Amino acid sequence: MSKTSAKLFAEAQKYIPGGVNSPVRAFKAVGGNPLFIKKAKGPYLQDVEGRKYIELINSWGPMLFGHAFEPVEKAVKKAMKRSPSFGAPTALEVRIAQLICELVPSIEKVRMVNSGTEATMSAIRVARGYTGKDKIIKMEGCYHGHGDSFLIAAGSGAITMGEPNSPGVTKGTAQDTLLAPYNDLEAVKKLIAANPDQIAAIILEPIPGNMGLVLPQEDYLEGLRALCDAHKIVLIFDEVMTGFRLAAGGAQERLGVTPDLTTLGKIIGGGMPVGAYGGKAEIMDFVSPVGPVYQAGTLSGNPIAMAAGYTMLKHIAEHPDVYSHLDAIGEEITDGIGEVMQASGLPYSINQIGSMYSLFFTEKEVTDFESAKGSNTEFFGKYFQAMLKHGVYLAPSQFESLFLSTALKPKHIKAIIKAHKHSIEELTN
Ligand code: HOZ
Repeated sequence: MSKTSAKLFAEAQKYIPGGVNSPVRAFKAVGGNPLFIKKAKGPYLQDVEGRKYIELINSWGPMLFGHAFEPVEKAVKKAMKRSPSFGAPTALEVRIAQLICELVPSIEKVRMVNSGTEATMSAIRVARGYTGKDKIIKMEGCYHGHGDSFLIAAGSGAITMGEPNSPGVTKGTAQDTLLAPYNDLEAVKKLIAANPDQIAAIILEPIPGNMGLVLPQEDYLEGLRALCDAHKIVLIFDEVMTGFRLAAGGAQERLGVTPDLTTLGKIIGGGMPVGAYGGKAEIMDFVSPVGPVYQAGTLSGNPIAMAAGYTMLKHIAEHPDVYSHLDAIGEEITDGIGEVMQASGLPYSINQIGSMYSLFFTEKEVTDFESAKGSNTEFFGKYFQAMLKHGVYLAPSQFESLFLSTALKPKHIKAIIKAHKHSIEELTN
């Protein structure tokens, strides 16, 4: 008999800090032991004890067509036979770069890295090299991976663990990161005025998913674009989660606002560890070896990851109807859970766009980090556990978005809404 999740977690804590390789997975925000996963297929996740769950994380975004998507599986097997790594250029890198440039409106040139964290760290470095300025503006509650410059009022696991400002980040680094609340254009104007000619970049998730899902208010992103143009600031959209998820061209295509640089991740590796940053050729040509800004990686453009990512992106390019399908799934699920919440009389607020959504337990609209923190996180923990008991695996923190896939068929959608109804009834009776 194989080990239980509880036994594996106890063992894991002896060898791995906190027993996990990324903090959110530890279930600290929701209580109980994390589930150790054996495998996943389509909309289902199976733990080591053989229990199956309908899951709404999809590896934090990339599994647009559900788990173990066959075309990706085949491409990876084929690539494996040619050797897993060369540390030298391949034809596939050219093909995936071309596809990204064709699909994402703002990208003329793109550099592959190994994670979203690497992508954001590299993007601000090139923005600094290009502008000759040092400071960046980031929005409270946005998360751009664990690079030092971003662990200041950071979202995702940093909020979940109560460490939005991590020890280990030097004062020197922290003072170059200026903060504004998301959706507050006036705050950004004030920062620019107080730091004349010092701001290299404004970086944000155009649609944040790391304080739970939050949507941009009218004219906010357009206002940032205009400020960047007026003050020679590089506008960076972190589309690690929204890229290829909300549209083939990401949030920027969906919302019609074009950044100078974009960071990508997750989905462009089809589930393998990949990130990328790209944008205007004039800025990207500052990157070594053509320009002076250094950035490198032995495993960047890894052939297995490229095979998985190229297959995924090609499938997306060939099936543009996937986004209307995902939008319909997102709406059906949030309509269903919204009706239950309405009937329950509990305070709630739902943010949704396409295949991303968050349910907050607060009556106030959630528009930024402050309002997200107003959600009842203790109740969220109970809700998470109740949903798990009813066979639905959610992100184990209030401060994350959920991600849906086309593998969710009508019977799965019904099951999710039913699990939600039972969970809310049990928690209120
Ligand atoms: N919000 C994170 C993804 N951008 C969660 C993933 C993790 O930290 O493991």
